[in-house]
Amino acid sequence: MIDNVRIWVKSGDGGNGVVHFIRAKYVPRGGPDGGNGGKGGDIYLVGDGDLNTLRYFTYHQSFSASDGQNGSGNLKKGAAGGDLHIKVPLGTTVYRITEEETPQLLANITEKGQEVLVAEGGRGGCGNAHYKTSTHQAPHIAQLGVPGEEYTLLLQLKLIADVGIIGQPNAGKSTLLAAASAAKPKIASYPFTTTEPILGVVNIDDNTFTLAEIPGLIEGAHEGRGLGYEFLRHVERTRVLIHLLDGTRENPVADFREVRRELLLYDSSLMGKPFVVAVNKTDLPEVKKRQTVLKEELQTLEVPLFFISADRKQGITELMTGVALLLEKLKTEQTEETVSRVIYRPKSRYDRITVLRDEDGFVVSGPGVARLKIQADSPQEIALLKEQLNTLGATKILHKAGIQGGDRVRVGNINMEW
Ligand SMILES: Nc1nc2c(ncn2[C@@H]2O[C@H](COP(=O)(O)OP(=O)(O)OP(=O)(O)O)[C@@H](O)[C@H]2O)c(=O)[nH]1
Ligand SMILES: [Mg+2]
Repeated sequence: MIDNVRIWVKSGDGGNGVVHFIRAKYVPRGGPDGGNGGKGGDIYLVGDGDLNTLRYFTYHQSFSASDGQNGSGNLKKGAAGGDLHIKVPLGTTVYRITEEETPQLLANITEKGQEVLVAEGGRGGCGNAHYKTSTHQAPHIAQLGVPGEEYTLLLQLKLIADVGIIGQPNAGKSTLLAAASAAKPKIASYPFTTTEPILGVVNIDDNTFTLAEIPGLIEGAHEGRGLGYEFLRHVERTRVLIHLLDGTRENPVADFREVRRELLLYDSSLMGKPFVVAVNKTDLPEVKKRQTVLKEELQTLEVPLFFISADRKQGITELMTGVALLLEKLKTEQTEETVSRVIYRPKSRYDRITVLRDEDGFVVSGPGVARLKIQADSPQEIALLKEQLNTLGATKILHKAGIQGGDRVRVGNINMEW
């Protein structure tokens, strides 16, 4: 009863701070004026009342916010990366998938406009102007931006039921629900008796599924008439539909087409939802008489067709077996689909760092490391370099590799003692 999708998010990297000195005529040794890097963009999930499914994510699975810009001379701060807002339907539960593949609950998105920060943009690095002190007037060091965060998220949306019963008011939806399950909905001979979806549990052979009466469909529902959108929103959150037709109506086939049309106008992808058709009230002679004609007309649809009397509980088992078969078929199709779908799983940021050991000590390399800016090897700048190695995750790897105090470490053009 749950829709699941996995997505990958990466917030923007922070921009780097720069090493820069004031260059002006008649100022032979200008002070440091390297600006800070901008912050990377954040990623938020936002509750959106107009969405009802996670379908969008079938084809959109990776999201990244833009990086912060590097700082520049004249104390110019780099521009911040743009934030990314990803819309999700209300009722979405968000989990973060850990490296051990355990989902960690992050949030329940239940309100319109509710924002959940799922990946925070990296801080920008400080420019060399930041490191100027009374004793250190010309620092040749700037800080790298902090890399953005990368996560795999699991989004879940609960369906209201496996199967939805839809049809004109008075078609007998409540009566059918009562006949197929232990639910006791109100049944009455006037339209719009039911105003909220009502749920029941159906047990048929070895199968169990949930069945919901979805009320309120009339012509113009897609424009909000009757129970309007509400009704259609519920339809989206079922797997299979039962189109229930009232056999006593003047033209049940026209009724059926009208319901299909409302679905189409609301969201054409609803047309792809598997369905069966059931003509109700066959206990009445007037309906019995029309059965052959109706059968001929409805058979052209090439979908499972049933004639039932919800009131007398006739044909209910056959109908529910037909529905169970559709659900079963859907299950196998969906597993095949998930198996073939490639999940984009980038390497964690630590994997980008390489640590080698040779006779002289350790060599740290990698794209992030190559960007480290250090131009002198004063103790102060070495300390800052170590801080940056830590941010990049290199320290963790060096410890794993068994580094000891006093060992030599080479990073780019710097050869330092650990
Ligand atoms: N003769 C006969 N009457 C039925 C049958 N099924 C339902 N009815 C009658 O049709 C009327 C409407 O039944 P409901 O089950 O309330 O219909 P509904 O589709 O749920 O109606 P709303 O909730 O108002 O949209 C009631 O008077 C039922 O007794 C049937 O199989 N045979
Ligand atoms: Mg009803």
